Amino acid sequence: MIDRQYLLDSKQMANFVADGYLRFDELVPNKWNQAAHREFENRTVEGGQAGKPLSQAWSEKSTIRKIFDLPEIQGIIHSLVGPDPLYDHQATHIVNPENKTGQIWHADAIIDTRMHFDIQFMYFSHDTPREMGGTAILPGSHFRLVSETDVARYQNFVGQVKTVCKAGTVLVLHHGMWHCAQPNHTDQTRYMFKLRLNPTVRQLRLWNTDDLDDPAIHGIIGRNHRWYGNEVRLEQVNRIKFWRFLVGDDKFDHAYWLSRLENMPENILNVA
Ligand SMILES: O=C(O)CCC(=O)C(=O)O
Ligand SMILES: [Fe+2]
Repeated sequence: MIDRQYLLDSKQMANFVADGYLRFDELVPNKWNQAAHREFENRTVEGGQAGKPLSQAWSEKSTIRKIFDLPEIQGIIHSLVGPDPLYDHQATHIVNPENKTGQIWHADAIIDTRMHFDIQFMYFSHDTPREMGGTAILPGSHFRLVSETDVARYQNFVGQVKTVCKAGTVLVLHHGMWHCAQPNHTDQTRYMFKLRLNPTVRQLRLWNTDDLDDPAIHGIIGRNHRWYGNEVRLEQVNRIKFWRFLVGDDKFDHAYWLSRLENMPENILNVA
C-alpha cells in the first residue's frame, strides 16, 4: 500500500501536464548512487522483461530495484501510472569521455495518439555538470506527436533545458517528450539510467488531490514555453484536455479556451 505522504500533489501534476516532466534533485541517497555507478561501470545491471509487472523486474539484490523501491519513487510511480505498472524497457545510456557529438533530437517511440501515457525515468547516479552533457529536454514538447527522430533537423530551441544536476537526481517524463544526449567534454564516462513504465489502471486522480482546487493550477496550465510562438494557445487546449482526462472533469477549462471551441448550439430560433 502506498504511503500517501509520498504522492505527488495537484500542482506537481499540473506542472507535469504543462511541462511534460518533473525533476527531483538529489532524491536518491549517495550509497545507492555509488552502488549503481559501480553496476553501470561493471555492466552488471539486471534487466526485466517487456510487458511484465515492474514488481518482477529485478532481484532483491539489485541496486536499481532498491532505488525504484524508495518510497519517494514509489509515490511518483503511483501518482502517474498507478500501483502495478508494467516494465517496458530500461537502458543504461552511456556517453563516452571526450565524445564531442550530441545525439539528435528525438522522442523515444512512434507516433502515439493515446491520452493514456507511459512514463520514462531518467536517473543520474553521479554529478553531471554542463561539460559532461546531461540530457537536453524540451519542456512542453510532449503533445507534439512525432515519430522518433522526425525532429532531428532542429538543433536548438528557445527554452530547451540541459539536465545539469547532482548525483541522485531523477527526472520523470511523459513518453512524448523530445530529448537528446549531449556531448561529454570530460575524461569521465557519463551514465544515465532510463526506465519506461506502462500504466495498468485508468490514470484518474492517482495522486494526492487535496489541493485540486488551488487557483495556482490555472497559471501552471497556461504556462508559455515560447518556442512554439502563437501556438501556445493550441498547447493550452492540449493541456486542458489532458487535465480533464486526469481529473475526470469534462467541464474543466482555463481562460475559456476549450469551452469556446465546444460551443455548438443546436437550438433553432423560432422566428414565426
Ligand atoms: O543519453 C542520454 O542522455 C539520452 C539517451 C536517449 O535518450 C536515447 O538514446 O534514446
Ligand atoms: Fe531517447
